[in-house]
Amino acid sequence: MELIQRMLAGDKRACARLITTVESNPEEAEKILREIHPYTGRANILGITGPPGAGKSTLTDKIVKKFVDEGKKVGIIAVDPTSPYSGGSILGDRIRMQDLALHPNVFIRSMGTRGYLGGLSKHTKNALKILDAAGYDYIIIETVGVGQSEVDIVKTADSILMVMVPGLGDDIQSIKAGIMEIGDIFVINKSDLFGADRTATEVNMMLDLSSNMDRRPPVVKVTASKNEGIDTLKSEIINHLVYLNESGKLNERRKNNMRTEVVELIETELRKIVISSTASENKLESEISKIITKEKNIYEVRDEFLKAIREE
Ligand SMILES: Nc1nc2c(ncn2[C@@H]2O[C@H](COP(=O)(O)OP(=O)(O)O)[C@@H](O)[C@H]2O)c(=O)[nH]1
Ligand SMILES: [Mg+2]
Repeated sequence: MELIQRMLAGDKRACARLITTVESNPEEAEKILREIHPYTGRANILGITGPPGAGKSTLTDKIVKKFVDEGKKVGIIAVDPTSPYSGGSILGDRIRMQDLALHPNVFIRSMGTRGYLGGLSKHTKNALKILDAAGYDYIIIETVGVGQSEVDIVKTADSILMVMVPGLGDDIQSIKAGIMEIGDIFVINKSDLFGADRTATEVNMMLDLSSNMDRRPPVVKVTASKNEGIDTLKSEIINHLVYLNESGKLNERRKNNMRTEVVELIETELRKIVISSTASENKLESEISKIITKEKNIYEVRDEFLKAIREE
């Protein structure tokens, strides 16, 4: 496919068109993803998550600029309906981001959280594969840290940055219960605001208390809007990526993600078989009536359907 050749050669427009095709046309999607598979697995994938307004986009912008200054190619997938990349935020941010988007080595794709058939996380992962094949050195996925779907998305990353802000107070307790354990690096952004030290102390204490950790995640204070602390943060990102490589954890993580994905694909196909088999000739309806009249029980009905499927 010519579009794929152009994408592999680094053409940004080809990249964008492939992502759109994969999002909107399931059959084409599979063809494209089969063909690009050999070129994937090379990018470093960073997940940036945290509450809305924590400064994730501002931080992404600053980190990306550091990478770009080193000559790296960076792809950004922003999963956030209010992301400045999509033009949903304040004008200043929008202009600044356009700046970045025009850079030949930066590709930005924003995805809203609605209207993605078959689940947003599938589409994010597919876009990720395309950017990976296109030769982006780093791919950053920005998501709001709420909901299972966002957690699923960010888990595809090699390194997960958990962005927090001063004055979260009790929120730290509630975050802790849920998604705190997926953070590889904790970023206290808006360190120019009152309470940053206290928040950092609280996060540090919490991390000290957490057991089952073969690596204690670092806590980094930054002020993204003033470009402060970004070098330290970048070093921590690199440190973590090196750790992942040397410890074999990177392969482990990627294998786990791959396993989940394959099982999901199989489940999707099996579900189609179940739906078509139970939909035929109102068989399910008559079986349900028999369950109600105690002629059969639910397990007998299950086994009969399974038997029919196996014999097909
Ligand atoms: N005071 C302060 N404000 C910041 C900092 N970083 C970002 N902001 C502001 O916080 C607001 C939300 O930022 P944004 O990057 O859109 O947050 P996101 O929703 O997490 O992506 C914007 O008005 C930013 O200018 C910071 O370090 N200090
Ligand atoms: Mg944002």
